[in-house]
Amino acid sequence: MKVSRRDFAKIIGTAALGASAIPALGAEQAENKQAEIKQQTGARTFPNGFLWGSATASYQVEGAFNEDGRTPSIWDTFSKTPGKTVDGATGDVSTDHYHRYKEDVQLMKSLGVKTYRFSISWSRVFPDGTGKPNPKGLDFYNKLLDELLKNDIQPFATLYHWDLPQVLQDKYGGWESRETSEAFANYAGYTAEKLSDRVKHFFTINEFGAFVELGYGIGIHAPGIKLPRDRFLQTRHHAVLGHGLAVQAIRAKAKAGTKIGLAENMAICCPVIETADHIKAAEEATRQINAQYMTVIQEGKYTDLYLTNAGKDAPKFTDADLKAISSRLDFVGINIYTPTYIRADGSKQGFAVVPHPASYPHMASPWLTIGPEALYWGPRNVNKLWGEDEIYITENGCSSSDIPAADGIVYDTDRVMYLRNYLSQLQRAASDGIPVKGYFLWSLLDNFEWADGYTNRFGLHYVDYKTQKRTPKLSAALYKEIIARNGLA
Ligand code: PNW
Repeated sequence: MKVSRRDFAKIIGTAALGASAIPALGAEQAENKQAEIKQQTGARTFPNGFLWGSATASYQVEGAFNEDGRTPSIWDTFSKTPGKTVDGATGDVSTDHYHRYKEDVQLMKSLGVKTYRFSISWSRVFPDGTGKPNPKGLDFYNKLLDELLKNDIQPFATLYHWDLPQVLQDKYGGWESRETSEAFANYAGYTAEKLSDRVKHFFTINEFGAFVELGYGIGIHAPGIKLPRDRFLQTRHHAVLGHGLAVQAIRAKAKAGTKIGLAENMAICCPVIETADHIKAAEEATRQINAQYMTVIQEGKYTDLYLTNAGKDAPKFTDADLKAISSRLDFVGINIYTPTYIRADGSKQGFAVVPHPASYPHMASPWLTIGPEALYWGPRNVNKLWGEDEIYITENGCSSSDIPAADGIVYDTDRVMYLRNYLSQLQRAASDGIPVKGYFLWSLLDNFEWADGYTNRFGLHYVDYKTQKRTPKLSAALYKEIIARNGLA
């Protein structure tokens, strides 16, 4: 809320007195007065209509790996390869969301979320990757959508959350080839055409920065390969190309007014301390460190620094590729977990990354270093650099050891601490006028955490994998409260 300088003086003047200094008012009136002050300063609330949500992804929750015509994805193959996931975990059953989606929609309803971000399994819809669609595959999503809408929950659909049909990996080397980019656009256009009567927001791809780097660069995610550098940089290019071609295909096939975006885990460059020179350096670092994905999508070219560093391994591309890659987006989603600290320095590029010291705190997953201000600087820099005016935090959340207490409840005070701190920085962004429109907490429930299998839990609901029982954790109660207030306490 905008407050004039005079209002501000008045508010500050009153607030400085504190409740006890308003003796003329009864306790209840004093409380009301304070609530009014908070409302006026917008101190802890989010804009009206802020979209609170939660998120999941197909391979992580669905199970039903061989039902209704679904064929294997690269994650089925990878997880069934000995030694690739902790305890040999697979997504064959996972949380069995495919059969329990109605119950899961009720979990959302009870939280009070307004929206749900889920992903669609490509190999349910096109068992051969391309060619003939499988109507039974879409049926599941049709039923899920109807159930969500019946419960007043807006669906946000991701078209690719890492589960590439295995057949495309076998035929083309997956994202190493342009054929996969084209097949993706075809699947995206078809699916959007079928679902855009109910889905108003589509994400093309989730986290280039994870599936390309981890899957084709270091090989710890599916398809588990380590490409030589030139082929790896070409794979990055085919992934952003797939995104761009999909934007065009969705725009051509979906109902008018359908919004298209992406969900990227770009490096969130935060000024190491908030001084003008470090802030400026963090802006430039945002462009350079994210050059291979977000920057080329936003700016329609690879930065000079990226191409220079790539040298003879630089990707091969055409102007038409760049044009497709930078197709206009209606919104941008950012997955934010951790900060990358940046300082200004005297180098030619003007910035340096400040590595975390060994003592830097993290959540249960060692990579999940804590930096609440990432939820401020992430959307702030995306808006400042590229003028994006509809920004969603498409993932944020954390892992915790999550052991049920004697009463059966998980008192995940670490997750509560994490969310409270991160969300207060998101509130800071909103009250600075940065156009953040919604927030999707990762995740609705514990699920298959990729190579970590079931050992790392990210859910607001505890899942007992033996019985499939879901139990809200303490953090679910916190989130429910935040949603109900549209703000923090
Ligand atoms: C995201 N990192 O993955 C994914 O989109 C989710 O599917 C996943 O479950 C969630 O975050 C929690 O891990 C990431 O190493 C995986 O920085 C790894 C990293 C970041 C995000």
